[in-house]
This record gives sequence, structure tokens and C-alpha cells, in this order.
Amino acid sequence: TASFETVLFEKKGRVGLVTLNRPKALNALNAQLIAELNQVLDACEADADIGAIVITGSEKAFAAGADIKEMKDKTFGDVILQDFIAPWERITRVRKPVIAAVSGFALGGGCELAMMADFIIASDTAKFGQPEIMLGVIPGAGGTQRLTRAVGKAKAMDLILTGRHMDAAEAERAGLVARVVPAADLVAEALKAAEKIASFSLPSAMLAKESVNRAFETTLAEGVRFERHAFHALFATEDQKEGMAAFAEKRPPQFKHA
Ligand code: CO8
Repeated sequence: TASFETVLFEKKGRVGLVTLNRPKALNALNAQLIAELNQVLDACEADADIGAIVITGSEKAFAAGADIKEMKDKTFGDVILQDFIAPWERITRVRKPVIAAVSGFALGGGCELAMMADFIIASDTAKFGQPEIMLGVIPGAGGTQRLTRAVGKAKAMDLILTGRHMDAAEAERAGLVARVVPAADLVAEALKAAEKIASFSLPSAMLAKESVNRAFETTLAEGVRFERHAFHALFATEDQKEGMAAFAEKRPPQFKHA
């Protein structure tokens, strides 16, 4: 496996485990980290033996936002010509399931990165926030849109306009995170969930994810039509035959991810 400076990568069975690794900067997201993360995601997508991806940080920080020191002197000309932030969206085009395992700070771009995953498992120490307003800007990697869809207008406005942090319990109540687990178990629990997902037929997991995402991008009628076509298409896979035969024969299925 290629080695990088700002992210660590390990294969755990059929799961790709990506660890953000700029501990001295609380995993602040700079251009190098995003470039390396994107290379790891490309490799996970290309690897037929990976069925799900977990992205995590350290116990203290998932990521404390975009790297403020790197961005502070950029001009309008710089950011518009570079299309600053565009490379961050690579993760939203990953077709395999992605879990964000969040401990400690997930602020600004860190919260936005976590929200680009398919779901978030948080440790009881997690803190979420969009504090960009305190820096004279606003969220720039989808925070105003994804947070609002996740928690509704009232709490999104509260967090984005005041810059306050939300703890794990509040984030779970609000629907931002799927589960909260003790900090010491975070990575093990996220890997367990990812291993379970990766044990199922990959085509079905990919179409399940794509179908859920349609709920955010189209009307109910179009979304249901998309789901119906995807459901029908899965009857062309060997895994559908195997999954249903195994149920009828009272044995575990042997999926081939095909
Ligand atoms: N950027 C750069 N360095 C950072 C960042 C950051 N976002 N966050 C922390 N660090 C650095 C600190 O500067 C410090 O470095 P040093 O030791 O060299 O002084 C080190 O990490 C440790 O941080 P602290 O000493 O501050 O640790 P504390 O435990 O006292 O505080 C906090 C932790 C509360 C998380 C605090 O560090 C903090 O408020 N950080 C900034 C949080 C923030 O404002 N995030 C939003 C950034 S803006 C953003 O994400 C815009 C997204 C839009 C898209 C942008 C795309 C690029």
C-alpha cells in the first residue's frame, strides 16, 4: 500500500480504514490532506476486495476544519480561479458505502467532510459545529445545505449563525449522527458496521446508497421510480439468486459481489 503523510490507510478484511493524520493541527484539512485522501478513496473504489470505507480521525479531533493558516491570505482571485473546495467533494462521488467515525472536534470543514459520508457514528466525546461565521466567512463545503437537510432549519440556523458546538447527544437527537458509542469503542464499532455492510452483495449496497441519496436530489415520485428500477436491476445479479436461495435453503449466503 502506498504511504502518505497526512492520512493513514489500512485494509481490515473487506473494509478500507482511512485515518486523518495531522495530529499537531487537530487534523485541520489542508490541500495535501485532501489530495491524499482523494488518492486513497480512488484506490478503495478500484479495489474489488473493498466493500466499505471508514474514515476516522484521532480521539481528540476528527478534523477541526479547513486549515485556517493555509487559507487566510487567499484572495478572491485565488479562490475563484482554483475553485477552492471543489476537490473536497471527491468523497461524495464514492460509490461504495462510507462511514465517518467521529471523535472529538468535527468543526467547519471537518463537520462538512463527516456529513459527506453516508452516515456518522460518533463517540460520546464528539463535538460538531460550523464556526466559520467567527472567522468572517460561512461554511463552504456544503455545510449550509447538508446540515440543514440533516437537522432542519431551526438547529442549522442556530449552529451556523452562532458558531456554537453541539455535543454527541444533541447531534444524535437532531438526526445528524446514526449512533453514539463510547469513545474507546469508536473505531471497533465503525469497523463492525462496515464489515457487516461489506459482507453483503456490493451491487446491492451501492444501489441502496444511490437510491437513498436520490431522496435528497429529486421528487418523491422520481425517487421511487429510481428505486424501482434499481430493485428490478438487482434481479440480474448472481447475488440475488444466491441470497434468496440461501434463505429458502436455511443456510448463510455466499455473495460474490456480482
Ligand atoms: N486550521 C489550522 N490550524 C488549526 C485549526 C484549523 N482549523 N484548528 C486547530 N488548529 C491548530 C491550532 O492552531 C494549534 O496549533 P499550534 O499548536 O501550532 O498553535 C493546534 O491545532 C491545536 O489547537 P488549539 O491549541 O487551538 O487546541 P484547543 O484544544 O485549545 O482548541 C479548537 C481546539 C476549539 C478546535 C480550536 O483549535 C479551534 O477553534 N479551531 C478552529 C476551528 C474552526 O474555526 N474551524 C473552522 C475552520 S473554517 C472552515 O472549515 C471553512 C470550511 C469551508 C470550506 C473550506 C475549505 C478549505
